[in-house]
Amino acid sequence: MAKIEIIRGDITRLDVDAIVNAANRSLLGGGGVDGAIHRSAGTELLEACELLNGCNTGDAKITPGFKLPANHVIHTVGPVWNGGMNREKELLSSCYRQSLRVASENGIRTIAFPNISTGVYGFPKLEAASIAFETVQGFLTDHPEIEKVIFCCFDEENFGYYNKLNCNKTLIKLVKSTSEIKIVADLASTIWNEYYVPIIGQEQVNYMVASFQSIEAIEQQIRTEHQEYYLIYHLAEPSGYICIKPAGNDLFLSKFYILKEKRGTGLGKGGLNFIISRAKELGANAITLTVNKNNINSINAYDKLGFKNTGSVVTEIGAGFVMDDYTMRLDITG
Ligand code: AR6
Repeated sequence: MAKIEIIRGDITRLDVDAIVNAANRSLLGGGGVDGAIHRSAGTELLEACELLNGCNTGDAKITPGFKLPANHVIHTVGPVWNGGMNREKELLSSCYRQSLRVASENGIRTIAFPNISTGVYGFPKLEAASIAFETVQGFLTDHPEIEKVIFCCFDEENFGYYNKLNCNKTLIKLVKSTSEIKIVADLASTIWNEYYVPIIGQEQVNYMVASFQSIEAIEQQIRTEHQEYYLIYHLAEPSGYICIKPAGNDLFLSKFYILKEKRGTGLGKGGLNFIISRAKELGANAITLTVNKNNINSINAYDKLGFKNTGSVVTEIGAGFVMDDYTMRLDITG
């Protein structure tokens, strides 16, 4: 299940742990989505809001949902658009972040957002959608406790923008914490089983996963061998990973995998563009990799991306297993 969903509809009808209200600083109701939420929740919501002492722009406060299907309402105050020079973008991003923080602190797992500030407050819709997406995706990578975020679009225009962004949105993030390493290890086990069992057999896959992609092995590769691991997120879901290490003038691409179910989403291309730009940043002239001689799909895919077959290499990987690979190289000096 995707962690982020985009739907067209009325937020007051959603049966989620919390819906977010695009309120004003008084928190005492208004028009737009605010008016709709107060009407559906009943007068008790206003009474609860009266106790909150208002709310600053960019901040968020929580109440029960009363008569709403949602258990809670998180009230946030978006910025009024004033040309963009009054920290509007920063404040809008803060609305999404603070709402998610409040959600997380209150044990909320499913949450729906309206398109904050894009009605009465006049924030340009495409830019607002992009900020909403980026902020929510960023937050979710560090907060697995939030299970689902719904962007509930009321108008056609916003719905169109969110869907457009959705297709293009990939997040590639450097792996640092142990919890991120665990995500890589879990992904590796799934992906290696998907791709390698038909090529090298279950026994060798088990051995390789345990030896090279356990949490401890990845931790050592990062901390003592200075390899860089990156998680590729799609719709805030871990969907693939990359591992690179400098090797002389080249950058060695030791791992680049996308979950089978995420093929065709453009993640492969996005991942490669990222690898090329990181390689250039590190001053490399080429990207090199090894690929199993029987892994015809990958050989063809790299060939299409411009990699040239440069020879063969046999590597002893332990326990009597060997890898019989081609080496491939992509020149990036041009
Ligand atoms: N469900 C989901 N989205 C809705 C709904 C609904 N039932 N109704 C409207 N929207 P706005 P703002 C969308 O004006 O720009 C209030 O008076 C709407 O299409 O509600 O943040 C407050 O009290 C738009 O895309 O909020 C403040 O004074 C989005 O909700 C002020 O408006 C936000 O539009 C806040 O202005």
